[in-house]
Amino acid sequence: TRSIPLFKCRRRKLSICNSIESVEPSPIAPEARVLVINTGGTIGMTLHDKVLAPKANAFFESLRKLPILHDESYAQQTGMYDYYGPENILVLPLSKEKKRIVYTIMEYTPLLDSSNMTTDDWRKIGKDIEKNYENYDGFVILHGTDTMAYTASALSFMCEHLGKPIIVTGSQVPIYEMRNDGRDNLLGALLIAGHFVIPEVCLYFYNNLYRGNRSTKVDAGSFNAFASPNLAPLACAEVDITINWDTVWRANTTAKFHVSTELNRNVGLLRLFPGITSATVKAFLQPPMEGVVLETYGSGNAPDNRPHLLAVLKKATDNGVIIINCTQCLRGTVSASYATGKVLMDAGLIAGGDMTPEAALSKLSYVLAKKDITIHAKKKMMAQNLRGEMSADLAGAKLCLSDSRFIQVIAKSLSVSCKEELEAIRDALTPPLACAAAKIGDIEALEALKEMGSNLFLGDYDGRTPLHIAACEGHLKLVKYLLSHGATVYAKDRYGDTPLCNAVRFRQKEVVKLLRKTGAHFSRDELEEAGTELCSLAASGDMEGLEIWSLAGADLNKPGYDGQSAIQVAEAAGKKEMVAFLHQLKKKTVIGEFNE
Ligand code: ASN
Repeated sequence: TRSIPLFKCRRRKLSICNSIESVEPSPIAPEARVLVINTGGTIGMTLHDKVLAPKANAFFESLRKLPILHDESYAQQTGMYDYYGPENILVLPLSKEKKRIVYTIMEYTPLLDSSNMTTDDWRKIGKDIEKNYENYDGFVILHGTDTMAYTASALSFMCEHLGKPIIVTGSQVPIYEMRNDGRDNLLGALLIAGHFVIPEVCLYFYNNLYRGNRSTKVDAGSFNAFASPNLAPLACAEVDITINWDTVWRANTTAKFHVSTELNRNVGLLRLFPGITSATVKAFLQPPMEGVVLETYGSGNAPDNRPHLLAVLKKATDNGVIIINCTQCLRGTVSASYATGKVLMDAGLIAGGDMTPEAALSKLSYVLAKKDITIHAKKKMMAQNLRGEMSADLAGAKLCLSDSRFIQVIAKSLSVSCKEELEAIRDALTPPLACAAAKIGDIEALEALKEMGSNLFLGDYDGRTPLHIAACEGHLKLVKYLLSHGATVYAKDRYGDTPLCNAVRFRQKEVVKLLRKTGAHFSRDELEEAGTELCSLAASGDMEGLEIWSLAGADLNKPGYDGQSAIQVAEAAGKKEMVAFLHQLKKKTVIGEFNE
């Protein structure tokens, strides 16, 4: 197969305007794009009549004046405003990783104290993310802290097959005050969203990145306001930002990103307390109630000497109300270890494991809104781990590093003994091994590496992941395997290339189709440059190349550097067959034949 040259030039160049000598423009740093959706919260509040309330149309201007959050000279020198448009766009100073995070602020009207939020607001955020998904590398949601854990949990369920980071953050003290936590929280969230492909809805607060549906607000008066009691943070931003990749949740699917905006509001939280009357519980469970999170004692216990109360619960579950048993304790899980817990299972409650009440409630709201599935299927979904919100019972399931003979032999010859050193060797060795296995299409070898505890989405020294390699080689089965075992279509190697770019370059049509189905897309820069490539393919009569580019999402109308489209080039060169082919290809794209 012939290869197609891809994206040799970058569009914008850094020009040094005030220099007397003419200086050759140097290429700009790699940029990541992040969309910041400002929904409100303390981070953007000011005092009105001695109490804090959101202030509209002030946030962007105040960030513009903060050098740690915006580098105006870079924006001017690189023509950033001309390229992206001047609307609410800012850029961070150069990061340690030598990247620029370009971010756009979308401000909601009205800005809300998060205590005023409802499921309609969750829906709006979800829709905006879906609408802008392909234009950004990551998303930051600015939000009040009071109901932040609910929103983060809800978004985690609503965002199906997520492949990019969505990070919810805010602050305890407004960003306008001298001492505040808003600047650090926003900066940390932006850096993580722009640098790492963590395909989760996360919550970032006080140097910690938590899984959104595991977090809960634990302190009203501290900067350290959130905790994730049953799961270690996904990342810690200390001297370095360290990502705990083994913990990161992955969709493991070949389906495309989608936001499910249907939510059921007939759900509720009920906390047991000694002496609660059966009448109270009965009243709470009346129609239109469809799903309830019952917050029980300890490891999921309730009185087993109250037949009336238990009968009320049983009647409700018999009538189709889904009741989830969650513990009132901050940490730990519901388990069937006491007689006082067993009675609840007998009454038809579903064990909520170690889910937070926030996660359980929003999961109910999401699951109950699903159409075309039976109540039985809904109950099954509630008991399953959908987005990493509950721990699976892993006892004995995981092979550990010390089971791998290969690594052990290497470790011995290097006289390595401790767990950390073994892990370091594994992390250094296994990405190139996984790439080698991907090159020859050896799924068994990949399976073995995975069992050893290796992450198949990690890149080698050049940032090339097994998915990049398999895409080049056209190993469709292996591409499918990798996608369903945590590989991300958004990984970029050191040249900025994604697996989709690789598959296009090596003309692997079926792989291009699968990657597109999974949500892969060209970046804005790549789409801009595609025009010129299309023209040169049209000029050289390369129909196969044009078809691949079109399959990969390139717009056949896009003009090349001289303003001519591929069709115009073919017409000018008198290539009639090519013109007809291009028209046919365009038609196919319009009727979506490529997207089936
Ligand atoms: N009441 C505020 C809110 O949730 C609290 C905060 O953001 N710190 O919007």
